Amino acid sequence: MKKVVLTNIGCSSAGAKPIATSILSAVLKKRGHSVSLFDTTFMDLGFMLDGEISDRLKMFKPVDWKGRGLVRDKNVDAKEEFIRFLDREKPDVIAASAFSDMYRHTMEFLRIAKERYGIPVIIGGIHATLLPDEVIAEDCVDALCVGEGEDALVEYVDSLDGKKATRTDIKNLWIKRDGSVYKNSLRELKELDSLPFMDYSIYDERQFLRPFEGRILRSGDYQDKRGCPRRCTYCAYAVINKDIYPGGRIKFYSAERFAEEAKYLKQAFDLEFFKIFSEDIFLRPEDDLARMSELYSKKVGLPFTTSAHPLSVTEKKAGLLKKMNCVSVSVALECGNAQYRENMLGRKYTNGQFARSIKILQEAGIRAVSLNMIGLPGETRKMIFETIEVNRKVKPDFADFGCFFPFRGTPLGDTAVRDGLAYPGEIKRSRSDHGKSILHMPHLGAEEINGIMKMHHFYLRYPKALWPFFRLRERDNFFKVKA
Ligand code: B12
Ligand code: SF4
Repeated sequence: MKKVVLTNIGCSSAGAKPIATSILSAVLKKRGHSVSLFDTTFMDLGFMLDGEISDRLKMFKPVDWKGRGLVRDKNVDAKEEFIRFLDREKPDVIAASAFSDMYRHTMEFLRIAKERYGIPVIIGGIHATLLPDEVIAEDCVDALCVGEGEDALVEYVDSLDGKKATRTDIKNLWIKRDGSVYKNSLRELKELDSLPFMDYSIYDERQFLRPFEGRILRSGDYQDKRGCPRRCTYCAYAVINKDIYPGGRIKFYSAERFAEEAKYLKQAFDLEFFKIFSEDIFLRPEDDLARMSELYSKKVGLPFTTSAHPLSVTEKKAGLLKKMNCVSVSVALECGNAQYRENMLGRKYTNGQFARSIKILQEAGIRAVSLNMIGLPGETRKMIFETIEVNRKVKPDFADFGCFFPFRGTPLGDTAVRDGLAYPGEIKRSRSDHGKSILHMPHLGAEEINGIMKMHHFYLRYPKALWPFFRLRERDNFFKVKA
């Protein structure tokens, strides 16, 4: 038995139990290893939590974050806490998981672990998958995972002998030994039904609390499948489906398994809500969705939110989702200019098709949310207002707006850098933030994008006669978004 420390360092989402971490914990425990989690979500790493940003932008109904402890504790020194944690846990290995936003913070902690204790460090997640050359070059990293990690991590942990891995041939891993890096090939995609149920027992109680429509609910983070067949240029799947899993990374949980695990999680963790992180819940064929709907409504029945692609929404499928007690579906418009959307974002559908998807959901009695990005590379002020215009016309129940962030390794992120609109050093230092653009576009400055972002609710809701007044307010600081 080895002692494994998993990490969730630098995450800005309170009330979120990362799915990868929950699954990796379960597979390690099934193999007989012991697991604990170091999570900085409620410590202060110098950036705002998503809830703080959305409150400042007045995006959602206000919730009592503070009353439920869902705030950063400024009295805790995160690094000292980490050292105390390692002294207490004495792990054999640290297995870190990071999105790009979390990566810089995660590295600061991993360096401490390596320098002070010489603990073996393995890292996985989307950043290591997209930029492995950069990650493996870090002195504190002994191994990294490209793509799926369940079997690879178990084999790595099994192979540890003291502070060294005895194997260099583990599929999906890049492993450093004596100055060389062993870059192993990928294994087949995992059959998801073969995985153990997710392990939520490693999380702080606060990670169960998620806001929805002004209430805070005890919520589970769940999935119906893994992957997406599309390749939108700003998304990790543009790379995953081309360079990493060229056949496309997509696997479904069976309807039976989906309902069984949800039932278990509901009972074991006393849940009252699920957030189903599905890239597109309607990718499942209709007869299979019907089976999933029937089993979930019988065995689980908890309300949930999820997402869908505009082209997948049909009356029949929306009806099946409603039967399951789905309360909200997010559908991405992203940009109201259809030509830009197709040519630059790789998303081909008309504004009419988007409108239809929202209408179908609303007619099925499901809250429909539209997702939008502004400040896209080459986008003009006029185009941003096309996005606002489409939302005004289509009238989703809520329009979620955020500033585009140029993630390195994605086609659109790399285009922004190539065209001189984003600086690599600045991207590395920054975090994606709904309210702040980091692009440097000569025709549309970040200040102007941030100003529109600040006022977008007013543009969405109020008569156009008031727009000149809103434009003046774009520039003042009456609720300025601070770093
Ligand atoms: C769920 C999800 C979230 C959830 C996560 C919480 C939760 N409860 O799970 C929430 C809502 C919090 C979230 C937030 C954000 N997300 Co998000 N999210 C996702 C999504 C849809 C699924 C991730 C997931 O769970 N996948 C399933 C798991 C099982 O797969 P996995 O994470 O890849 O993990 C596997 C391997 O990577 C590996 N692995 C992972 N960790 C480790 C560790 C070790 C040691 C090993 C060996 C292996 C390993 O093994 C795992 C199992 O096979 C992805 C899409 C995607 N492509 O993954 C986007 C995605 C990760 N998110 C993205 C973004 C941009 C964000 C936000 C920045 C959005 C925003 N602007 O607010 C925030 C960032 C929050 C933060 N970290 O501070 C981007 C990240 C891009 C990047 N380069 O980082 C993605 C890739 C989508 C995209 N547009 O491209 N997100
Ligand atoms: S549909 Fe969503 S998950 Fe799929 S490639 Fe596009 S942005 Fe990524």
